Amino acid sequence: MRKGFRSDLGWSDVTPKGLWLNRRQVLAAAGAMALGGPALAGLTYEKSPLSTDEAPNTLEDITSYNNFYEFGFDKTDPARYAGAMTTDPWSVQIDGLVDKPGAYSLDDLTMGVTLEERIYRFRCVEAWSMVVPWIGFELATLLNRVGVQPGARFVAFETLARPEEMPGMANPSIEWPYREGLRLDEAMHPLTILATGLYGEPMPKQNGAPIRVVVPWKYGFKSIKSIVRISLVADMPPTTWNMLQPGEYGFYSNVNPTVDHPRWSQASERRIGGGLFAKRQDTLMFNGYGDQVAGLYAGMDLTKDY
Ligand SMILES: Nc1nc2c(c(=O)[nH]1)N[C@H]1C(S)=C(S)[C@@H](COP(=O)(O)O)O[C@H]1N2
Ligand SMILES: [Mo]
Repeated sequence: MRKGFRSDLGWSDVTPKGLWLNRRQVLAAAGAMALGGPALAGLTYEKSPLSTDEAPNTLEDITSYNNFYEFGFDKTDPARYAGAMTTDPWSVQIDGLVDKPGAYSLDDLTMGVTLEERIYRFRCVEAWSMVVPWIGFELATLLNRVGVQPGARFVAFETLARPEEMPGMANPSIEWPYREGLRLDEAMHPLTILATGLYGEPMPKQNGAPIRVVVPWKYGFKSIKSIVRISLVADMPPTTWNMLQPGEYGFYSNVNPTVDHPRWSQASERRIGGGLFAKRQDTLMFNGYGDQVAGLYAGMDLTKDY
């Protein structure tokens, strides 16, 4: 049963145009400056009923064991090197089959939007997992605001590619920029968010500051970080891991314990932070979000569309 799903209001239904406030003004008005930090440190947000009740990983786990290949291929590289990435100012180019294309600043993207905390299970294709208290808003809110045109069937995303700030980009085995994609209905699903923070703070750089995608029923690599471009397109877009190893990583990449990776089983996972002797746990179909998303794939053969 679907419980706690918010109704599908568009951006303009929620906030009349004339009332959009700059997020910094909202925070100042709410006395957030009293927190003592810069205006954006200390995000205001609501708790989402879409959260899991599992215990979140620690901030230390979430920010010290990362995949962000632009900064290197080791799990500790992002924490070590991502600090050099300039994230202010930031702008996201929105283009393709949209009514209102353009370069949107971070304030433009979050203006008038209610940020929510959503505690999601997050599972990497390498079979480790975490539970993360993301702060963000539905990607659908943004897509409705910019106006998706009828011919659009997929959404393509690109990450910042700035080699002078990203030492991992010296590695030519990936064709930069890192890119990802979703089918339009997946992108519009209420579980798919654009996250701008975690643990109530702006997004740490190693986790994809200032704005990244989070799709909780798919393997972690679909949740692309530090995005600078969102394109609405007619055809299935190329995606980084599929370009690297098409036989191992498909476009859909739904968490699926019954479809093994050609080189390892996908049936179980290791929760980070559980300690050296923690038992592996069974991986759940769609990472436990099956009630909400299984319908998106009705009639598809998930051994072929992996
Ligand atoms: N731009 C970019 N996004 C990326 C990656 C990357 O290397 N570059 N790695 C992906 C992979 S494989 C995973 S598991 C998650 C890790 O997210 P986290 O470090 O916040 O846990 O980010 C995904 N997004
Ligand atoms: Mo991953």
